Amino acid sequence: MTDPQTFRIAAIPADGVGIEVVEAGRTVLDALAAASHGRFAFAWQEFDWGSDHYARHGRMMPADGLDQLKDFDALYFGAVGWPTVPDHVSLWGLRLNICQNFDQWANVRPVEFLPGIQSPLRKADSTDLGWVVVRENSEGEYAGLGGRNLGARPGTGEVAVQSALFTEYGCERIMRFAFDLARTRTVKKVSSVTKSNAQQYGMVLWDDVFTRVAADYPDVATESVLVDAMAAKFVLRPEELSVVVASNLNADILSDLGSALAGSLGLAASANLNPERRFPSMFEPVHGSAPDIAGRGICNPVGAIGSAALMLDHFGLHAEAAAIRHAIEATTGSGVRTRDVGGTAATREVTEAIIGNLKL
Ligand code: GGG
Repeated sequence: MTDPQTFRIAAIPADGVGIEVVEAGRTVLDALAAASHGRFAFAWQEFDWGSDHYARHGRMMPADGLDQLKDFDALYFGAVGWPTVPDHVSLWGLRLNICQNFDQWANVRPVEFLPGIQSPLRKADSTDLGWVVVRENSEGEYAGLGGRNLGARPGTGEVAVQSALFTEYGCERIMRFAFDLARTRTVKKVSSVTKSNAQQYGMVLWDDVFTRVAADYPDVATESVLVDAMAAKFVLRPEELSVVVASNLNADILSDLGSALAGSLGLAASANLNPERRFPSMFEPVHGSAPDIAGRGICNPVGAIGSAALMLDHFGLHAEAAAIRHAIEATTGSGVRTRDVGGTAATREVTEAIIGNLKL
């Protein structure tokens, strides 16, 4: 037998339910590796970074943290955010620090409607729904440009400037990514989202680049939709969606709406990709740390386990990724569900059912 192909993965559970769902995802991946008859293996290294680390060291991750991560094949992330640390400190100190410095510029967030999960959309009962939100993950409203000043000026209070950055380079690469993805789907369509009627500089540049890039993909249908109209479309005409490409903030909001429409934020998977593979990509559930239910063993592991499937796709293990997806569907379809989606099962029970449903 040849040596197994070993994927080195950095696990960063971070905060709250992130700890529980990363453990669940690791268990599923290890079960797959054990069943691979020595074809592949995962070598894990866990990093205890996050809000507890902040309490002990005054930072979310060590100063050389990126250096410690840079040679891994992938990063498997949980969730960031805890009441003891200001949200902007925890987010920029960990998740955004990694995404931006590893140029993980494409955040892929599929919206999947699973069997046995009730959607608040009546249409979901009779219509096949499913789309992918492609989030520009490196600039836009998350560019981190701006500042606060003039706090000492008498009478008027402080001022703050928060600038969004749109570059032709950044817009073009995420749009080409979205079009290439659309070409792999049954419905070849890209919907571009902006607020370019009100934001007449950056978002009009986005629109212009979209028109130019679209010309290179004549086989892919397009539409440009304002973000408010797209929010309504998610609810009223979701069957018209296939790939939705949007700026950092707009896509974050829309993908949360999409997950909620699919039944729960706990279901949604995501991949933060550096498509050039100069840096490791990072896979994480869309949901945050959920302090209200953290540590109780009741959170939904499906988003994290689905993110593990996206990681396997990234490694080229497509059959194994599909096996995880089918196992998730078999599990929700058979009624083994956590309470956020109307069930009574614990995190561990759902995880074990998914492992039991793996067919290789
Ligand atoms: N697993 C995703 C996560 O931890 N999200 C925390 C959060 O607050 N994210 C906001 C954002 O990245 O825009």
